[in-house]
Amino acid sequence: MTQTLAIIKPDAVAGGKAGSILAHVEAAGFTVRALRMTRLSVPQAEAFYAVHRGRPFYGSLCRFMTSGPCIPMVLARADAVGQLRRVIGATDPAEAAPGTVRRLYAESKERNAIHASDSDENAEREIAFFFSQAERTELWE
Ligand code: FUP
Repeated sequence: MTQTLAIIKPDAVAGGKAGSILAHVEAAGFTVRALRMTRLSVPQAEAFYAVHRGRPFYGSLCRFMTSGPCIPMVLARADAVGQLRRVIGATDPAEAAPGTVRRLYAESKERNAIHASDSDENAEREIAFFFSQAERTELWE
């Protein structure tokens, strides 16, 4: 078992897609290890996406991510990072494979329904960003 960090983004929460997306990832073999609903502050969104600072879409992305509640969660399964990236599909839903979460539920390249960590190192950092050590360790066996 390995872990990754997913966020059901504000577009999907506002659009009533959160339950369908959670069911989709569970059906793909993931176990939910931690989950909450929160609304990111601007500094939180800017810190989470700091790797994209300076890109033309950075400001708009941070505004979108603070526009309403989102649902960060820790998901576990074998090869969690790679498998969740496969399940969510390409960044732009127009390029995402049929049956992927973004193809099914995303509105656009920015409003793309779900985030997933892109490496084990980033998963560790992103899990720690949202969930305290106590919240995490109480779930570990
Ligand atoms: P992904 O790993 O698929 O989430 O995509 P990236 O890390 O490349 O981008 C992070 C987020 O920035 C995407 F989810 C959406 C947003 N983005 C844009 O809005 N426009 C772009 O051209 C690229 C990314």
